[in-house]
Amino acid sequence: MIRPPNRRALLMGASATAAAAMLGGCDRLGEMGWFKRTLATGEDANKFVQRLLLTERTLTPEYAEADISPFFKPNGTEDPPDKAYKAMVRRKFAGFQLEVGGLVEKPFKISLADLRKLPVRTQITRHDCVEGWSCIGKWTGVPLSELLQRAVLKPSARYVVFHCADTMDQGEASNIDATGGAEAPVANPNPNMTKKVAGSESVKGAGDPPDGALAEDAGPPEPVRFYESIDLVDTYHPQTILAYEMNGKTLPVAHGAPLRLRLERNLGYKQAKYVMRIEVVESFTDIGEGKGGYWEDQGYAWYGGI
Ligand SMILES: Nc1nc2c(c(=O)[nH]1)N[C@H]1C(S)=C(S)[C@@H](COP(=O)(O)O)O[C@H]1N2
Ligand SMILES: [Mo]
Repeated sequence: MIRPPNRRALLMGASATAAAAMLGGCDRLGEMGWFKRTLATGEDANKFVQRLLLTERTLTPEYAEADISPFFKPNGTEDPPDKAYKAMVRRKFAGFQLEVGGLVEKPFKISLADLRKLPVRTQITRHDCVEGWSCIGKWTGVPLSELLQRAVLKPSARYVVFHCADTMDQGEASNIDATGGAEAPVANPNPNMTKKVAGSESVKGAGDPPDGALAEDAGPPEPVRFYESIDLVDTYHPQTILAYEMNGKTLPVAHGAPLRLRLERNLGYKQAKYVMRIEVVESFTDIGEGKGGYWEDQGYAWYGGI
């Protein structure tokens, strides 16, 4: 476990040294032993950049056990209605695998048991929702940087997208597989939240579709699932973790089981729950409505920093 004071001292040391080097000009950076070692070992360039950018202000305050809120308000989806997710809950997430892919050299899937073998970070932080409430909770999980260092980013990587299991419609259980594949057409009770509206029946009735584009537009409605995206600075922030425990216990369904993002220094809506898949992208304009997240598509700011 990483103890915050030591971690902070380490990071402060690194950033102070880097800041001094920056003031003195870039060439002095090259003379420093740790800089050469970083290059020599081929350590992830993003981690190096993150160290240069780090100052005390960039770490969110961490609290004591005594500060933990006796009740942490669940918000947004508290019990995903999706059939595939419900099946996972029944099986206590046995067989669940997080997918890491997109613009990476080594895409992989990882089980919860294997995730727990990776480096662990625990932090007690305050969650602030735009609705005007805050709660303090203890989160334990794997730093996101650990996962992406294993996946190895391609040079074009700019954002990390979190695809979640929960459909954001007004409540009817969905037949759609949580990883995104449609099992069967499903009526969406809120057509405003679907990108494509039903049209398959009229197409069938009309014989051959005149062109491929129409056939594509006429597919079953796609459920709109929660998703979020963050940039690489936030991705490599030491307090950015994928949490599998809350307050010392397995993460409950209401708070995002089996995995939820903790993106400290950011508002509640960026803290994606029910994370099934992580996708590294160059741009998020082709995802959802193109604004970078479910709430962003409804008009919230993409940058939810506080
Ligand atoms: N998948 C998913 N993640 C989500 C939400 C959601 O509805 N679905 N709501 C967001 C909002 S607005 C907040 S405030 C927090 C609430 O987290 P909590 O339920 O642990 O309090 O989750 C965020 N992440
Ligand atoms: Mo929120």
